[in-house]
Amino acid sequence: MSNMNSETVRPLLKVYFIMGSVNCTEDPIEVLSEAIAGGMTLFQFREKGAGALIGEAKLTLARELQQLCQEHHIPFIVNDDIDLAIALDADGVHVGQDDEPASSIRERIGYHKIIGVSAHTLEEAQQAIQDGAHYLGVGPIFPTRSKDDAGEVLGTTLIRELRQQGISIPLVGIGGISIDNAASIIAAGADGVSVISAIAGAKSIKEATAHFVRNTTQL
Ligand code: 3NM
Repeated sequence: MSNMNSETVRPLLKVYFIMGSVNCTEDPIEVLSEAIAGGMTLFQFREKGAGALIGEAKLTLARELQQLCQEHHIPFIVNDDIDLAIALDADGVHVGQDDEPASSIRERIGYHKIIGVSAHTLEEAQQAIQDGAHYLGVGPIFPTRSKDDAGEVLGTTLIRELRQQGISIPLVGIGGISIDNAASIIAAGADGVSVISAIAGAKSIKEATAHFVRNTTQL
């Protein structure tokens, strides 16, 4: 991936699959491969939570998942771990409010990489945009079991508010997003949905992903 900017990132957010080994009940490589077959548009490696891999094992899994993404031309984003993103020459990073600002991350990872920032309020969104984020993750939209320290459930209110305030940066909703509620996130003004459990935990990962693709396509 070369020279990312907000407009090249926007279509990639449509079905943004996030996962780490703790989210998978089968081999993570198989999980990702099925989601790719279903039409996912962007991947984030998020190796977090109880039982998460660390050190060499984390690096090895990241490399394997990155290779699979490269074979299918799916950009590979790393959650939080800037050093890992640099070591892998990943396509970008996604950070939260407790991490370094996007402006200093950009200096470290390079100007052509994707930077996504989580925002939970209008002020956080405005700050992240000022710091140079390419896109914002807004959540939790609905209750989630995949993040221990998730904030207060927002519904689609903040996405609507950001658009009403004239904020045009790419937005992706996150938290408790399912096949059934995905369309409401797009209707509120988001460019896509970020999903962990409704894809990683689906009976057919490929079919679930394909459903997300259909339900996030505005007719
Ligand atoms: N961030 P699921 S919610 C990683 O609100 C993450 O910023 C959130 O997982 C936020 O699709 C969340 O299983 C977990 O609900 C999303």
